[in-house]
Amino acid sequence: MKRLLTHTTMIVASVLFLDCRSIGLPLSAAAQGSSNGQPFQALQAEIAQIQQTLEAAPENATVSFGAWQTTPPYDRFPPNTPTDRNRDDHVVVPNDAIIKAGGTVNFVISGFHQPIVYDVGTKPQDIDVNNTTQTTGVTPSPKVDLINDSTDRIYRGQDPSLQPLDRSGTAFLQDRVEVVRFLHPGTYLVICGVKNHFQGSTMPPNPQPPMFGFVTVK
Ligand SMILES: [Cu+2]
Repeated sequence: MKRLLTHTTMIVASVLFLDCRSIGLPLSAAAQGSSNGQPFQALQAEIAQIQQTLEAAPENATVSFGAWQTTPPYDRFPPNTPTDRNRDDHVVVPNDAIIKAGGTVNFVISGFHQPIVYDVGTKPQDIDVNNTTQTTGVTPSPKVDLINDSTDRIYRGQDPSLQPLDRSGTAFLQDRVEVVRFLHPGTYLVICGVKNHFQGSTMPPNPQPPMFGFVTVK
């Protein structure tokens, strides 16, 4: 019964806290304590606990790793090319994802990209862009340079050239998810392993900014 009353108090306190603009709590009533006899300080503590829970970092976050364009309209339906490299934005959204320690980030990958995560403290300028390897799939041809700097690297995503081919047997699929877990607090650097993407490009027809972001673990 006591537990039920406590829960009821918390629910009431939540309502008061969340809707304090419209309800308001008279000071005289507050000084007298809550309706079930709890001291007001205890009620305040419960409200603070609820506030802390509401403000806590989520257990996981979804990060868009590359995104298909919509301006001008892009129709991927056959017979159009479903993975036109010139119709993909090299974005990492949100650019700084926030999760709690032990949580995960769902990298939703759209386009020819490879998420690579570096340990806390690594900056974009620390990455050795001259240390590369090449894609291992039959396509693209010629092969593409992928960043191969293993210093402080804690996760390297799949070779994007090894994604399955579509039913035509020509275009390889570029939409996938990789879920990465973070156990320790700090801010982690996430880059695209495709060298040209990480460095960015001003070349038409699809100029793109350098492709990297961060994951902050609370
Ligand atoms: Cu990329």
